[in-house]
Amino acid sequence: MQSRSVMTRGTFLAALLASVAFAASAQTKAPAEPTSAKSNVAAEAAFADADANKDGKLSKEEAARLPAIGAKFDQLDKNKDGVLSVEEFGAAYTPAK
Ligand SMILES: [Ca+2]
Ligand SMILES: [Ca+2]
Repeated sequence: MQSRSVMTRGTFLAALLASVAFAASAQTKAPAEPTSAKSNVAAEAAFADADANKDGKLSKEEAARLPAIGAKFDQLDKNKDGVLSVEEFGAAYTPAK
């Protein structure tokens, strides 16, 4: 039966596409997806570059070297210890495109 086999194949393809689309959307929400890993590396590199005295923290003076970060320093310093950790920095840092 020609028409029936075409219909079955169409249904199968639709289901396959739906599951592919679902997998793709699930992947973009996963924390370990490649894009975010890449931007973390960029943020860490920028952090290390700005961390003039290499103590693993960004003081207000060091952060001022990056205007986008320095302008929001107090807001970014979530734990109010007066310095930015790499995590606090990474939350605000967006790599230049
Ligand atoms: Ca420092
Ligand atoms: Ca802090």
